[in-house]
Amino acid sequence: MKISSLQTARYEYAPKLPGMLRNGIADICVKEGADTQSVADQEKIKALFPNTYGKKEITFQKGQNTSEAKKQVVGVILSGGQAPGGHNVVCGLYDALKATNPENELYGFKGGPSGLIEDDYIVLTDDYVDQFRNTGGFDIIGSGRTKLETNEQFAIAAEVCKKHGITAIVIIGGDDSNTNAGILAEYFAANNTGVQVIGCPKTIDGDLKNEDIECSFGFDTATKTYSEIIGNIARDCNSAKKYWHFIKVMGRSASHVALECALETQPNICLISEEVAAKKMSLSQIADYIADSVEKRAAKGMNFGIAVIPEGVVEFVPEFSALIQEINELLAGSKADDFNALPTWEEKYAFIEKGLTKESMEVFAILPQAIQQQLFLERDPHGNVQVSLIESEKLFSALVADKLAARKAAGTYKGKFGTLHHFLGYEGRCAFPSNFDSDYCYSLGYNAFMLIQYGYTGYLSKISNLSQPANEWVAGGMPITKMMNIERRHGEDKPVIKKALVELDGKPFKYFEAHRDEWAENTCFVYPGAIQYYGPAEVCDITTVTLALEQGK
Ligand code: FBP
Repeated sequence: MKISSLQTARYEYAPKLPGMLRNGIADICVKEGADTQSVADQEKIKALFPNTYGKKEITFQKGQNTSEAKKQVVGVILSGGQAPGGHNVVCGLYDALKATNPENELYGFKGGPSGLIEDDYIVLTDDYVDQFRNTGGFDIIGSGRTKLETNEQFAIAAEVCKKHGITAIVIIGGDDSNTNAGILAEYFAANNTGVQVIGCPKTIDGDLKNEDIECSFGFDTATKTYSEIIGNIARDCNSAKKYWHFIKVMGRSASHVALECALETQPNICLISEEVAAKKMSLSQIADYIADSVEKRAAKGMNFGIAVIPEGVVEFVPEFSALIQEINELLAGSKADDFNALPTWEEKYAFIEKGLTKESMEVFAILPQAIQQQLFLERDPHGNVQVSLIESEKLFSALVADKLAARKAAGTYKGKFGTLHHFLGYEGRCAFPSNFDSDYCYSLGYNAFMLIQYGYTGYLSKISNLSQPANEWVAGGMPITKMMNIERRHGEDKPVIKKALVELDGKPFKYFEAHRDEWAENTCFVYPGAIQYYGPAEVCDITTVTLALEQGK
């Protein structure tokens, strides 16, 4: 018996391309725009990228295809964390490449950038690619976090490309991976390898965004998946009326994911890390802010609620990051062994008390013991505290419980505070891409091949006008150097694509700010439900609220 499922049905979905790419390969031509310059530090970036700096912005349009007819052998790499739609970038690239010339070949380098260095690849075929169309995940070729950044690696990459006759590499990744794509393009151009490099903007975090990239792919599906779950929890919460749910959502340092989920579900509380940093909020102030909502709702008989916590928030609390730095120092080198040798937590606590400044010890002392211990258990390979592993949803609920106990003792709070905790991250990274991400990603891949075909290198595949129907999307390319500035990284000045944090004067945050007081006190939950793949466009093709607000919709 053949089992039908969404999985098999999705193989048949035909992603929508921008109108200008719909006419068939023979009918796509290039329109060159103005020369570009980097967003900042122009002279420095120009000096670092003499071969790829200052190139023109381009768009595609309907017209006679004038690109050179030559056999293309393209390599594709998926870099970093999974994001829904990655498979469709590969499929779009594959389809455009084969439609241009059936002799063209697509090499998928396996396991991320290391696949290129280790010459570990698979040559993609129709049968193979068809199993991955419109599905989530990166398992088509795998992904990895190796960074391609040294000249030694670039030289090996050039050798691998030469060996297979590779004419272009497409790197699908976040800000770091696309920065490195730009550097690799420059290296290949400077060394006359003839290999082009094109980047594609990926990350669920939504922090690869600027005046040229309206959003990174995966953000739409991941936030819709988390919002569905948050909405479902909110409905349970509003039915049972007995728990406060503390829900941490992924997104690394930026709070775009948390903010979008808040805009979609209207929880009682959503912390925004960028605001915490701007206001220099302490843990105690954040706990009071949440406790105020709990108390006001309790006064109305509502001993339940939803609090959304962005993954990176604790890093933005000045006193907490100072504490982390001191702990890193305290355990540097062999001191970690001395600490680990202490048999009891009491002895360890005394060691900590002796080593921390008074200010940091005050912060440490108010943390729940489980979090205190986590700070000393979870270390990265350099011995540093792994801030992303701290269970901040539990941290904040414990701090709020302390505040409420004090308020109860003072007679101002008379409610009940039962808590449950959730962490939403991996649930959304490999979800079936929404129609938006299916279409956007397929277009990014298809467009990447057109950039290759027209001989561009050091460009990012750019699809814009995304809040409009796909037919009105604009396809083109932007030099990666245009997005770069110089930042201090590991003690050195480096050219990088700037990471986009939530802008506190941006429309999404302003909308949230205007409504959050009401959401904090009343029950205004919205239940977005599951992503819809089939049906009317008004439920199947909706963009994120963030994108709609940013584009004035
Ligand atoms: P990218 O920046 O590589 O797209 O990764 C996004 C992300 O999902 C973050 O939100 C999260 O902090 C991180 O990856 C988790 O990484 P890992 O997959 O290594 O656990």
